[in-house]
Amino acid sequence: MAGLFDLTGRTALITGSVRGIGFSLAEGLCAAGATVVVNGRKQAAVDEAVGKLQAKGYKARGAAFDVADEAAVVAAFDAFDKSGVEIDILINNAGIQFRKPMVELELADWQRVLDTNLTAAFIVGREAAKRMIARGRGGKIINIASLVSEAARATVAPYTAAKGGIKMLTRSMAAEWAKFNIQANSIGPGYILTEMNTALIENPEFDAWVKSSNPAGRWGKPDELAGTAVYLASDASNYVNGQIIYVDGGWLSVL
Ligand code: GCO
Repeated sequence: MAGLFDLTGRTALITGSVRGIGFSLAEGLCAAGATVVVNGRKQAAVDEAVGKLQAKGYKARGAAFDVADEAAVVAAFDAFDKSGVEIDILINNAGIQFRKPMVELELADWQRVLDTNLTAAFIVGREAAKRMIARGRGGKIINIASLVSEAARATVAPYTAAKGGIKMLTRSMAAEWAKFNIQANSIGPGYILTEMNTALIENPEFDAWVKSSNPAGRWGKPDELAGTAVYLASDASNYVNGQIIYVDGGWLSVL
């Protein structure tokens, strides 16, 4: 059974993995044997994250590019091709947050969130899938969704719209790519202790709401998502497609 979860010999690209959930997923997949390609926009941050993983004896390399910039994504995959890097597992994790009431929201702010949190998953997914299909040995795509893929919270409309889109993009990927033995699924984190949520964590009212609203009674930790990522990245999930697994303390399952 352990072999079912073994990622040895496989290469995983994790977008937005220099910190937070992405870095925790990188650690998890490395621990399961994968070679992880760390991504972020800034080379220095990518290099630092790769160094941390390598210091633990893990197999890691970096690729700094902006996932929302199609030309940069295409160039990054061309560089993978030239250097023999074959992406077997893609985790579309990169995301930004922008909290403001819709009536005050500028179109540019809306667009920036959609570009990074949804369109980027399409662009990177398309480039990865083209190569998985051409290689003929299948692949795994994991899109990071959210509680707001199912239920909205006020003041995060672009993020919510994007994460709702991620849910259906995941199903579209399954619809088109399952026949090539590509499994595309999502992970829906609950409220997790990450840098993106610092303002919320430090807000006593919001902190109390999170703790009272989910049956676990606490925030989640980034490393609590790694096991689900390894499962969806491994042969253990070869007949699972188009699904979202919520890692939320039970939040969405209870009134
Ligand atoms: C917010 C938070 C959420 C969480 C997460 C919940 O402002 O409500 O940033 O979006 O990060 O997505 O699943």
